[in-house]
Amino acid sequence: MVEWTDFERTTIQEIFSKIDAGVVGPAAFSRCLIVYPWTQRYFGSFGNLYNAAAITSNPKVAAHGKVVIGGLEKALKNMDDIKTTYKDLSVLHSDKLRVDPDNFNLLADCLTIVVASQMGQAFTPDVQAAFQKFIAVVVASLRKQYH
Ligand code: HNI
Repeated sequence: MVEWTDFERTTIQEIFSKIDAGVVGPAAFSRCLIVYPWTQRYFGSFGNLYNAAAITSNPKVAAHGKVVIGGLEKALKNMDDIKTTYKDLSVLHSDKLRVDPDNFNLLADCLTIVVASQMGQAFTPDVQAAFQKFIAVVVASLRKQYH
């Protein structure tokens, strides 16, 4: 069971209220596919991922980026029990999609970079610490059903 301080709760809610999910999701997900090209292997049905320009202008990539943020918002609404909230999502990524769980951290890092660039000066070390903790719990919960 994860304990959250009032500062962490408020900060994480504020981050999500400040960022534009329609920008951050696609930007983070396309960055992950570009910087770590082996992550493309799970998205064979997404069409043209040939280079950075193709990835950033691919509507399926943008749509999936928003889906990922939708997943994070679900965690945000259930901060006291992210593991249970993510049970089905974890089973999906492990048993069905067979995503190497190391990739979760790569996408998480891309999310941090994009959120930081959106928030600018407001992304202080304290704010980053709260965000990093939230993302770490999300990743641990996604990993939970792997065996
Ligand atoms: Ni992920 C589908 C959330 C990381 C590969 N993923 C989803 C869905 C959500 C989601 C939500 C939609 C589920 C549904 O349809 O019921 N994924 C998340 C979150 C993270 C994450 C919150 C980490 C922060 N997923 C990753 C990573 C990969 C990944 C790192 C691979 C590199 N995910 C997939 C694939 C699908 C998927 C593949 C199915 C996509 C499709 O549309 O076919």
